[in-house]
Order: sequence, then structure tokens, then C-alpha cells
Amino acid sequence: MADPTIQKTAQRTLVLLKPDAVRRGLVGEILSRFEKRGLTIVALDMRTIDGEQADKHYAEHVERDFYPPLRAFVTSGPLVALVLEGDSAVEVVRGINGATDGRKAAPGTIRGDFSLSNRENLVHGSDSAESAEREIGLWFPDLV
Ligand code: IDP
Ligand code: MG
Repeated sequence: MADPTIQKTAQRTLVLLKPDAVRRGLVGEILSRFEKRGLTIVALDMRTIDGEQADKHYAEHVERDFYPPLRAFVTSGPLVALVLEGDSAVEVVRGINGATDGRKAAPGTIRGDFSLSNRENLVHGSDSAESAEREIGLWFPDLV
């Protein structure tokens, strides 16, 4: 019989494997970590985005000093966008990704194992349930 408590806690989050992950051949390694943790891939697409999509995705950061080079970076080549689902997926993915600055991220996290950069840090994960809903709508409008 289905356990209703499992259904209740299932959550979706938007993940990006940024252009550095694709260029460095880390897509398989990174996806594998999410899958092994028990998260389910419910959508996945490789695409190259334009500046307009970058501005929408990073709406909260567009006025920041670091945004222009971030915009150039995320539009610099193909990335992989995906939606992951699982119990507490937003928080779990942020934990797997590690701290924003790869130099400070803990070993065992994606950023802590593979990044030495504050910008080219391989992955994006939604930071809240509200952000996840907005970002999934932006990247995978057919899913909502
Ligand atoms: P997050 O990806 O861990 O949620 P945010 O603060 O939301 O981190 O920043 C979004 C992205 O902007 C980061 O993942 C990183 O690529 C870039 N970024 C953030 N802070 C800096 C910075 O101080 N210098 C350069 N790039 C930054
Ligand atoms: Mg963020």
C-alpha cells in the first residue's frame, strides 16, 4: 500500500549543470551523485541560453557587481537543465552542491570536490520551495 507520508514530503527543485560542467565532462559524475542519493530526474534538457533567459533566472542578482561576468559565463556554451524530485529535494540538492564558493565548499560536495571558483561552480540548485516553483516554470513551462 502506498505510504501517504512519502507523497506529502516529495518536492521538486530546479538544477543546472552550468557550462563549466559540460565543458569539463562532469555531467555524468554530477548526475550520478544526485541519482545515487535517491533523487529522481523528472525532466532533463541540454540547451544554450541567451542573456534574456539568464536575466530571468538570476533576477535577484542582475544589479550585482558579479552579474555581468556571471551572465557571460552562463551563456557561454551548452548547459544541462533538470528537475529533480524527492524528499526535501531543495535542501538536499543544496547540500550535495556545497557552498557557493568552491574554495570554501566542503569536500564531498560537488563544488568542494571539483571547483576552485566562486563563479564557475558547476551547479545551480533552487534556494527555496518558492524559487523552485518559479524556476521550474521558467525552464520547463510544460511541467507546471
Ligand atoms: P548559489 O548558486 O550558491 O545559490 P548565489 O549567491 O545565488 O549562489 O549566486 C548565484 C551564482 O552567482 C553563483 O552560483 C555563482 O556562479 C555566482 N556568484 C555568486 N557570488 C559571486 C561572486 O562573489 N563572484 C562571482 N560570482 C559569484
Ligand atoms: Mg542562488
